Amino acid sequence: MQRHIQRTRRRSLPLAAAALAATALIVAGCGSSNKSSSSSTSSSSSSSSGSSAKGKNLTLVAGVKGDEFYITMNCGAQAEAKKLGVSLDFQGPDQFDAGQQTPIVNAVAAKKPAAVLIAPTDSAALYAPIKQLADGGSKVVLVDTTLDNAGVAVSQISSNNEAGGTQAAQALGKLIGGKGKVLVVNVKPGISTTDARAKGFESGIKSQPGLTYLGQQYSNDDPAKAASIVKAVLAKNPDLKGIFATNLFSAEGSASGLREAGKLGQVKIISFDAGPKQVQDLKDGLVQGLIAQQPADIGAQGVQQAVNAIEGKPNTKVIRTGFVTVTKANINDPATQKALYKASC
Ligand code: T6T
Repeated sequence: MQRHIQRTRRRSLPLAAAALAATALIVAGCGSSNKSSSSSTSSSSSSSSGSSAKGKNLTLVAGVKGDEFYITMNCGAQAEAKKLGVSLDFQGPDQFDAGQQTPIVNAVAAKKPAAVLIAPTDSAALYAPIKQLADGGSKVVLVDTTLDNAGVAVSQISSNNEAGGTQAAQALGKLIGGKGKVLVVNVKPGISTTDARAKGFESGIKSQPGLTYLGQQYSNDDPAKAASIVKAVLAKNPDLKGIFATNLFSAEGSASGLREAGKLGQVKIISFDAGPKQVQDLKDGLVQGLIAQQPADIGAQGVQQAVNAIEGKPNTKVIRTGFVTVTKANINDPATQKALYKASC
C-alpha cells in the first residue's frame, strides 16, 4: 500500500490532488493491512479446550446489511473462513440501528455459534446483547465498531478512525486553501467509528485558524437526510467551502445535496469509505477524496482471531488496519482499484 502511495506522490498532480496524496502517506502510516505491522495492546489466552476449529460455525453480524463496506468485509471473512475450514453465516439489520440489530444478536445467541464477529451499531446499547453471546460460550470479536466496555471481546479490529478524521481535516484544509466554512456530515451519536472520525476531524481543524467550523449534523445513515442537511446548510451559508462526510451513506447524500444545489466544484468533499457510488461521485468531480478502509482485511483478521480463540491460542486484543486515499489522480492505479469496496463477492 505504501509503495502505491509513494508512486502516487511522484506523479505531477494538480495542487489539491497533491495535497491529498501527501496526506495519504500519513494516513497510511496510521495502520497497516498486514498482520506484522498491526498494532496490538495485549495478548490473552482463550480458556477454551484447545480443540480444532475445523467444521465449527461462526456468524458475522454487520452494522447494516446492504452497505458495501460490510459486504466487502464479509467477502474477506468468507475467503478466510474457507481457508481455515470453518463456516461463516452473514447477518445484519436493514438499517444501522441498535433496535434492529439487537433481536438479530439475540437470535444468533440462541444458536450458540462457536464465535461471532460483530460490528455493534451502538457502543452502549449493544453491550448486554453481546455479553449474552459471550456468556453463552461464543467467542466474540468486535469488527469495525466497538463497545464502551469491550472486555467481552477476545479481539477488536478496526481502522484508526480518529487519526483518519484528523487526516481528513488536513486534506480538506489544503483543498480549500486553508480558509472558509467547513461542515461535518456524521451518522448518529453512539457509533464508535464515526464518533472517533468526527473527533479526529475537530482536532485536525484546531491547527487551521482560517477554517470556520459549522459543527456536525447527523444523517441517521440516510443519504436523503444527508442531502437535505447539505442543502439547508448551503441555503444559510452559500459560502460553505468544505464537507467531511464520515461514512459511505453520509458521503453519497452530501454529494447528491451538492449536485442538487448546483454547487459542483464550489464545495469540496472528503469522505470515509469507497463504495461504487462514492467512486462515481469522485469521477464526476463532486467528491475530491475517499479514505478507503480495508474491510476485507478486517473480516479476514476477524476470522483468524475467532479461530485462535476457539482453539485456545492467544489473541491480539487490538488490531488497527490501514487506509488507501483515493483521488481522481490515482483511481485507475491497480492498487487503488483493489482498495475499492465491492457490491458482491
Ligand atoms: O464507514 C463504515 C463503517 O466503518 C462505519 O462504522 C459505519 O459506516 C460504514 O459502514 C460505511 O457506511
